[in-house]
Amino acid sequence: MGQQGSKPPAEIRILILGLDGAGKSTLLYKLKYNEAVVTVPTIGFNVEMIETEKRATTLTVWDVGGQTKMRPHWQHYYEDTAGLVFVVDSSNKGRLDETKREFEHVLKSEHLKRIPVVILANKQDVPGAVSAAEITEMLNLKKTCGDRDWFVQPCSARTGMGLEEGFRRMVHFVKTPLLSMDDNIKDTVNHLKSKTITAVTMKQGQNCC
Ligand code: G3D
Repeated sequence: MGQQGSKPPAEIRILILGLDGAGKSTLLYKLKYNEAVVTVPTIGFNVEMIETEKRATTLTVWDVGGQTKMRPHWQHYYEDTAGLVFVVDSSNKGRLDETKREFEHVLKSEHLKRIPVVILANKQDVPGAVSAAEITEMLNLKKTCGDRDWFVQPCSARTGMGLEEGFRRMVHFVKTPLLSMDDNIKDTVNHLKSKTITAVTMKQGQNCC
C-alpha cells in the first residue's frame, strides 16, 4: 500500500507491432534514451519501461519482432495489453498492402477488441513518404478501427518528431476511454481531448527494467 500522498504510478502495458523494418526498435530506443541506435532484426521482443511526466504513469512497452516467422507469435503478447501502437513504414509504398493485411488480422483478435490504437506513420523524414492522411485512406483505417479510439500520428523515429505526441495520445486514450460513453457526448469529449492533449508532456524514463 502506498503511503499518504504517494500513490504508486499506474502501469499501462503497450504493445508495438508492425512489419519488420517499420522502425519499431528504433522508435522505442529514441523514446527511451533519445538516442539513435543501430538496430538488428528483433527475434523475440524488446521491452522497456517509460515514465510519463510526474511519474504518474509507467508504460511497459513491448516491441515484438515483425518478421513473417514472428507474426504468428504476436498473439501471445495480446493479453493484458491496454493499447496497441502499430508502426507503418511510410517510405515503402510497396509494403502497404501487406501492412494492411497484417493490421486487419491483428485487430480481429478478441483480446484486442476494445483497446485503443495509435498508428504511427513512421519515416516521415524520407522524401516522398506517404502522409498520415494517405495512410488512413490506403489502410482503410476508419473501417478497420471501427468505433474504438484510434489516431494516426505522423512521426520519424530517426529524428524523434511526433513520437512523444503519439504516446501521449495513447496514454490519454487509455486513461479516458470513449467506449464506455454515450454516443452523444463522444464528439464533445473528442473535441476537448484535441485541445488538452498538448497540455500533457512526457518525460523520458528514468527506470530501466
Ligand atoms: P523494426 O524494429 O520495425 O524491424 P528497425 O525496424 O527499428 O530495426 O528499423 C529498420 C530500419 O529503418 C533501420 O535502418 C532504421 O534505422 C530505419 N528507420 C527506422 N525509423 C526510421 C525513420 O523514422 N526514418 C528513417 N529514415 N529511417 C528509419 P537500417 O539501415 O539499420 O536497416
